[in-house]
Amino acid sequence: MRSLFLSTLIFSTALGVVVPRAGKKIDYNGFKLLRVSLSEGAEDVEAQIEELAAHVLNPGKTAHLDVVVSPSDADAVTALAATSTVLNEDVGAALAEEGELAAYEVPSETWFTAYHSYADHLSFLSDLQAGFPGQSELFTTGSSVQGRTLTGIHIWGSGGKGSKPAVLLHGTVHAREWISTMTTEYFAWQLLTKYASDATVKSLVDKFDYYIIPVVNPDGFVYSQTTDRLWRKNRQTVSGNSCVGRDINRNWPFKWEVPGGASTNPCSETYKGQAAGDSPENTGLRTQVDALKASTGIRLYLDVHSYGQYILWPYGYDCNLVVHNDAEHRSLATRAASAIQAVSGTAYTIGPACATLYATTGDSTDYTDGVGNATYSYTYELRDTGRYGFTLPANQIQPTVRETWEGFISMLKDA
Ligand code: 0X9
Ligand code: ZN
Repeated sequence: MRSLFLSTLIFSTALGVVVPRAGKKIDYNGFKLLRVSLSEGAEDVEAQIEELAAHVLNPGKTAHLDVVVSPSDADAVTALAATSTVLNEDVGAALAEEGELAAYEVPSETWFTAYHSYADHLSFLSDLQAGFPGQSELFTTGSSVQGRTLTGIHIWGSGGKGSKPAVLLHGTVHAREWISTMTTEYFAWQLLTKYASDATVKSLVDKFDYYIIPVVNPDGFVYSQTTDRLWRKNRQTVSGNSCVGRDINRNWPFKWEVPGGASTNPCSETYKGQAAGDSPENTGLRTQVDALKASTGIRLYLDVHSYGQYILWPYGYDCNLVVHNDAEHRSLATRAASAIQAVSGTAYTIGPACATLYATTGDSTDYTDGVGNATYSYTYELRDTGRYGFTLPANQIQPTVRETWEGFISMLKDA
């Protein structure tokens, strides 16, 4: 077993931004997770809290902010907030509960009992594909800032390769959302390994062509394993600024320019980039969306994130706009949420993204709907609601992927 927690040294700058020493992993021991609320119209206070925080875990305009703060900045953040609750006294201790990265083993159910390195995720995909060469292949769609190819698996059924409307799944656009990697992989695993034995799965694989990319932000994902477990964005630099990373889910070239749903500050967790679609990851992803639109069309798009337990649909960029097939989106989401809840009681909130959670501009589902003409576009926010947040313990991987699979199956039947 390789240790997930390599080292302990950090710099904490005057602004609270945590910068790792070269080659060292950020140690969150003693850091607190605070849930803070702000007074009405206190944008300047919010900006100050964001500067003090090592990370904002829910960087949108919600009723509260969940922030990870160093021991030395905790009092200052509490003083700025209207109210504040300690959700976790020691983020480092919570990270330790997540479990270690497992050694590689060929695909089996055991894969879904631990988290894995990026190299092992690639091996998983290629070994899974090799077991089903007649109905799957690996594909790439562009590459990341650091040159990693965006790699996915294409799965088809009895109609043959590329003959049916597309179901497109993205995982790990936000680097720290590791449960989304496991969940999208579980869907691929189930579709292929159950095809021969499960009539429902067979009918659903025969109905659509599946394009599943478990890690659409490989550089960020690797960085979240080597250096900063709570990293969100890609690893793109901005000339003249020392802050790194664009939020790939604010970079899609549809309504990117609308104000209010993303940040123009390169240091923000939701930095939108300098121009619409100016991240290489986005270029790769949208090239595929555009190609699928032009060929078979996209029936269902899922962007799988964590955390919060939401199923959301367009639009993100305007809280008053109602998508033309809102009722159909709601119906599929209602049934999927029931299917998930039936497994072990996990409750999801559903609704249009902006009105239900917060505004986003340049997000994936607005693009797949507005430009990609996907019939259905959803963002899933998986477990939990904040107790563990992004660092869901390994013993919750199987329960999470299994319940979410039921939601996915429900949507596929209805779509
Ligand atoms: O902010 C995001 O990109 C997503 N949440 S996350 O915590 N995983 O980062 C939510 C995107 C859903 N769209 C809107 N809420 N508009
Ligand atoms: Zn996310």
